[in-house]
Amino acid sequence: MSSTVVQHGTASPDLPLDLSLDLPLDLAVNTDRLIRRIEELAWIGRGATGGITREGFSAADRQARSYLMDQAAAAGLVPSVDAAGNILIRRRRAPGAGHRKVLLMGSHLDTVVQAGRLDGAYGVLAALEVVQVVAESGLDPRHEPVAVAFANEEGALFPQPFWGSMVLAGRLADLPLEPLDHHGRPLREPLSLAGGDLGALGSAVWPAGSVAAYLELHVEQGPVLERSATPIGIVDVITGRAVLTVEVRGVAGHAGTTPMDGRRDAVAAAARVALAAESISREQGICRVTTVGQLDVHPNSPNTIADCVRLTADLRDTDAARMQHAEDAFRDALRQIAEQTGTAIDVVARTRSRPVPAAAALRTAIEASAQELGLPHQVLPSGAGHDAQVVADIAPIGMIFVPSIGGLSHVPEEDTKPEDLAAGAQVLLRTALRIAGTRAPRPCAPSQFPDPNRQ
Ligand code: HGY
Ligand code: MN
Ligand code: MN
Repeated sequence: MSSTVVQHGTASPDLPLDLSLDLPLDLAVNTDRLIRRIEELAWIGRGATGGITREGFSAADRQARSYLMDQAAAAGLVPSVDAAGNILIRRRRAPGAGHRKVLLMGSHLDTVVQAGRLDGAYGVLAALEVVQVVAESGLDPRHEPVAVAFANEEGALFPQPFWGSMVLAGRLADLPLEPLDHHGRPLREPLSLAGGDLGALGSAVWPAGSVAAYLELHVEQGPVLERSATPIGIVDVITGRAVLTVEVRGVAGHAGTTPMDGRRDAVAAAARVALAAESISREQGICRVTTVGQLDVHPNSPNTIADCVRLTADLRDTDAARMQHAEDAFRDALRQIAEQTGTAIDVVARTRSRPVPAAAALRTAIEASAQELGLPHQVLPSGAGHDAQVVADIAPIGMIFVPSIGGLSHVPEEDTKPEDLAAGAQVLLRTALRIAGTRAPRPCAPSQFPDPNRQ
């Protein structure tokens, strides 16, 4: 059984912050440009029913990567791809920038199957917008603002969620040496097509202390902010998550001639597993939520008793002890179901990420930014997992949420009001400037921006 346990430290010291930011409020993101990019990117991977499918390292994902890098280059910024396939976007080298700590901002471009257009993409494009505004403003921040699109956050095709952020944070030991997708195909080739290099992952690890802080702007993906009519969410803790891949093995047979007694029906046993997983949260309240979302049946034939089922059980809670209790209870249930049904049931893979608190200093900076912009805000946990909970190993992290209409996400109907998208990006910009610290604007290097008079 491969087991990816992603430990999460929060040993990041709080930051000195320029809470009394003296920047003019008119230094703002270009909302039209941000919304335009969101809408353009949303066409990549969109299917006939409007759902977007850009599984990590798929052809659609590569198309989205090219779009982002083209936008960055056209903005006069410098995109690059590391060995893990993460895209990093920097300002053209400012003198001395190479020796500065980095203020990292971003999210992910890859999606689940039949996703909406905002999960991940919004945070990446808002981070691009912030780096572009800082570059255009001529500000010379103490920490270098860098935008990142982490590779394979969802793990929809290659089941190593948080792949890119785990490499950046140095968690190489927690990753399989030869990652395979759900169909057993190796990652090596698709990763190199995306600009990465499986043999050089070490070069993509950032040394501890090189990242001053990491900020992620994201749609809430739940109902809390919409219900309270609050435009800005300040995340206090990101949920822990355990995803167990379970294999149920029975005996195949003819659906019509095999007596019910003595059957070892893998689907009937898998159904009990799914109900056991649901009961752990719904009836027993051991953890907050449990989901069996993926289920592959073999031979998957209507008149054959299945001999094998592979399913995933996703267990989540913001408390590590409850997470462990839920996983123990689930494993006990598997043993009992195997006995009752005469099948063999094993956990063949597991990825786990611990609950991670946001850094107090970053929560304060986000709050100060929302306040000065006159935006109502509230503190809430994140029920979704995010790259931020991995980056927390090497830097203080902060997350900003905006409301999801109907609390929907991971579905084509995912949506957020444009004014909320704009507000979230403004808060990201001002929080970034608070954290990066600002010095007197330096004159833009003439070569950096095309001189309109010379065109
Ligand atoms: O599943 C999640 O929580 C996130 O969307 N990766
Ligand atoms: Mn997601
Ligand atoms: Mn996401």
